[in-house]
Amino acid sequence: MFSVGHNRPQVMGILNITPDSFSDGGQLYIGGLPSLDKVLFLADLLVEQGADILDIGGESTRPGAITITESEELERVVPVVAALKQRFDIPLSVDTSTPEVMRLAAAEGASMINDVRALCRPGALEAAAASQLPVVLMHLRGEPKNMQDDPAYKDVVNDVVGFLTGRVSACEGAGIDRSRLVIDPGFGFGKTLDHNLDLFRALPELVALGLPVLVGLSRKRMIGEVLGKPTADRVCGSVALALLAAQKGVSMIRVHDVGATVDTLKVLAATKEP
Ligand code: 8Y7
Repeated sequence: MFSVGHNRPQVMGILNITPDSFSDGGQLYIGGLPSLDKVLFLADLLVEQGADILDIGGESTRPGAITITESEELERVVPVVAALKQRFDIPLSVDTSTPEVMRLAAAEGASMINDVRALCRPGALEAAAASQLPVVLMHLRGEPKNMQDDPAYKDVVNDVVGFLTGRVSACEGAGIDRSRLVIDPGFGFGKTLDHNLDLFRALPELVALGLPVLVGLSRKRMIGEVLGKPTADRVCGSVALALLAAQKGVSMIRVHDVGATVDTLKVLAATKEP
């Protein structure tokens, strides 16, 4: 696993191959298609800035995003994984819930599966098991298109912990060893600001489950709600949350602003006891 044995959390740089993503959608597109040149340019930037792993996603999961077909997702993601694998040494994570994408991305050399649906789609457990790759299991309430319709929990922390431990058991039942699993509370996925803040404060509880924890907070609406600022002006808020999450023991942080986050985590690491 990438996360264990380092003195700072690993930084996962976001590479969205989507025309409509939440904070950076469409930036890699020309005339409705992703431009490989632009993808490689951004990947190079993220690598230069110190990313430990890149997360490549072809499906936008923002609220209200249109669902895409398997073939559209394959077309977007697989050639990019292949091209990046050829040019860079950095591990590649594939952000997908689609079994066929998991299979083909693994065949192209992907190093991790990041599933916001925690392998709940039919065939996903089997595809992930067969890939032999580490898997991120994220909590999501409902489906992206309806997840922000009045989210309600009895106790958000208990519900998320219960869901994730259930998915860990499902993975173990499918032959995916615990040593391959990473858990993620899914900030912003079917959660109000209060739910997100409750989960953030409870990160040590998640860490105490004994599996590496990944968090994705970068430029999210919860920061916008606190600051009253649009996505482009949420970098400081994102970096602050990354720093706090690192202090709470998370192992990996998924971000757009790789350079700022890496610098922040490096100075945090420098302040630790030798
Ligand atoms: C997360 C994520 C997104 C997250 C994990 C965005 C794909 C929305 N967020 N994956 N993906 N955790 N594991 O704003 O929080 O980046 S997409």
